[in-house]
Amino acid sequence: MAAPESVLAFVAKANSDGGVIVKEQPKLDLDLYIQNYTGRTRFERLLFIGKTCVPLCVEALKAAIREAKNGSDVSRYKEAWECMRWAAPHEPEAQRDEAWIDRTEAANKTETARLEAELKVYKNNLIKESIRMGNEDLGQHFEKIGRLEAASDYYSRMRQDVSTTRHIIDCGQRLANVSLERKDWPMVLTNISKVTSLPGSNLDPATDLDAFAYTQTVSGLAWLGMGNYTEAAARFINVPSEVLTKPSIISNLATPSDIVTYGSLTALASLDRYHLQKNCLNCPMFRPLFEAEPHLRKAISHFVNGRYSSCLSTLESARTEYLLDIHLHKHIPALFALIRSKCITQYLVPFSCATIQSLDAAFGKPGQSIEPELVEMIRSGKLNARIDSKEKLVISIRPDARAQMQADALKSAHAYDREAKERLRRISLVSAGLEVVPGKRQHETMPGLAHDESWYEEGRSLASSSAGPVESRG
Ligand SMILES: *[C@@H]1O[C@H](CO)[C@@H](O)[C@H](O)[C@H]1NC(C)=O
Ligand SMILES: *[C@@H]1O[C@H](CO)[C@@H](O)[C@H](O)[C@H]1NC(C)=O
Ligand SMILES: *[C@@H]1O[C@H](CO)[C@@H](O)[C@H](O)[C@H]1NC(C)=O
Ligand SMILES: *[C@@H]1O[C@H](CO)[C@@H](O)[C@H](O)[C@H]1NC(C)=O
Ligand SMILES: CC(=O)N[C@H]1CO[C@H](CO)[C@@H](O)[C@@H]1O
Repeated sequence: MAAPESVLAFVAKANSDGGVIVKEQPKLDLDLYIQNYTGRTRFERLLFIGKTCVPLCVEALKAAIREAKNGSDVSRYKEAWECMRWAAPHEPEAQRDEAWIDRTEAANKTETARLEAELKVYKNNLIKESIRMGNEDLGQHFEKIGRLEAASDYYSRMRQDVSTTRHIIDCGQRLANVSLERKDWPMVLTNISKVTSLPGSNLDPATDLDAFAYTQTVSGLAWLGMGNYTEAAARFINVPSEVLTKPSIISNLATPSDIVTYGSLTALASLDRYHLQKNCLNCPMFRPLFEAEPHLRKAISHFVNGRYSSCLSTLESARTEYLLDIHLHKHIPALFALIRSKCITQYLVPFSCATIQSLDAAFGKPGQSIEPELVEMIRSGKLNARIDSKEKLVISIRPDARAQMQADALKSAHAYDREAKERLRRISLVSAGLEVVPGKRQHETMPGLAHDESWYEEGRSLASSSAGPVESRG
C-alpha cells in the first residue's frame, strides 16, 4: 500500500533536521509494543514513531492522540493534533477537540489552585513532612500537565524538608525523571549523582536492587543521549537481570529488551573483544537479559569469535527496529559506523598484508569497493596501514617492538648518565670549598644547577664525610 502524499510530506518535514526516515514496514506491532511502557514515555514513543515511520505514521499518531487525551497534558494533545492535521487531514482525529481542551485546562487550573492553597496551609502550620508532600503533589501535578520546569522547581523544593534517606532517593529520582524528559542529559547525571553518592544510601545491588536498576538505567540513557558510548555501555551492562521479572521498575523509561539492545550496541561500539566476552557474554547480571534477545547475543559472539561480516549482517537486519527507538534513533548511524570500522581493523589484526579483494568480499557492499572507506579510516587515524593501489593491497604498519625497546633502553641510559655527571659536579664544587648559594639570580642564570637544592645538600654531606674538613679554606 503506497503511503499518501500528505504522510510523505509530513514525515519529510518532521525530519528536515537530518533525522532518518523509515520507509519500509517494520516488524513491530504498535499495540503490543506500547503495552510494555508506562507513564509519559508512552506518548513520546508513539509520537516519535508517527514522525519517523511512513507505514506506521497515521496509526501511531492516532494512538498518540488517544494517549494524550487520556492524560491531562494539553500541550501534548495540541502537538499530536498538529502532526495529524498535516499527515492525514481527513481523519476524524484531525478535528481539534476544543471541548476537551477547555475542559482539561479548566480542571488543570482548579487543581493547581487547590494544591497551592493546601501547600500554603502546610507552610503556615510549619509541619515539615506536610510541606514536603505538598511540594511533591504540586510537582507531580505539573509533571502530569506537561509543565516540566515548574515540576522541577517543586521537586527541588522537596529537598529542604527531607528527613530520611528514602526521601532523598525519591526526590533525586523525581528530579532525574523530569530532567530525562526534558532531555537535559548533564542535569540527569547531576541529579542522579546526588542519589548515588549518598552516604549510607546502600545503593548497591545487594540491598536495594530496584533503586540500583533505576540509577544504572537513567545514567546509561543520559550518557547515550550525550553520545558517550563507553560510559553508557558500562551502565547498561550493570542493570541487574531482575528487571526481567519486575519490568515495572524501569517501564516508564525502557523495557528489559531495550536495555539489552542499548547495552549491546554501545558495548560493541566501545569495548574490545576481551571485555565484550567478559562483561557482556559472561557477565552474571547481564546474561539472563541477553537470553531474552538472542540475535544480539549472536551478534556479539560473532564479533568475539572473529566472524565480523556475520556480526554486521546480524545487526543490519534489525536496523529498522533500532531506528524506531526514541533513544537509539539519533545514534544508529554513528554506532553502526563505529562497529563497522572496529570489525575492519580487527579483521586486519592477524595479517601484515591483505588484498583489498578479500576485504571487499568480507565487508563490501554489492558493486562497491571498500577502498575509499579504508582511505578515510587511515586518514582519520582509525586504521594504521598503507594502501598499495597498484597491487591492491592493504599493508599494516606495526610499531617495531625491538626498535621501540632499544630506543627506550638508550633513553634511560642517557638519563642515568646525565644525572650521575650532575651529581659528581656538585660533589666537586662542594669539596673545592665553593659555596653554591641558592638565590633568585642563580635561578635565572644557572637554572640547571640551582633548581634542586636537595642535591646540593646531599653533595655537601657526601663531601664532608669523604674528603674531610674542606670548609676551612674559605
Ligand atoms: C488511561 O490512563 C490510565 C492511567 O492514567 C490507565 O489506567 C488506562 O489504561 C488508560 N486508558 C487507555 C485507553 O489508555
Ligand atoms: C536537579 O535537576 C534540576 C533540574 O531538573 C535542577 O534545577 C537541580 O538543581 C538539580 N538538583 C540537583 C540536586 O542536582
Ligand atoms: C566519556 O566520558 C568519560 C568520563 O567523563 C571521558 O573520560 C571520555 O573521554 C568520554 N568519551 C567520549 C568519547 O566523549
Ligand atoms: C521515576 O522513574 C522510575 C523508573 O521508572 C520510577 O520507578 C519512579 O516511580 C519514577 N519516579 C517518579 C517520581 O515518577
Ligand atoms: C498544559 C496546560 O494546559 N497547562 C495549563 C494548566 O493551568 C495553568 C494555570 O494554572 C496554565 O498556565 C497552563 O498553561
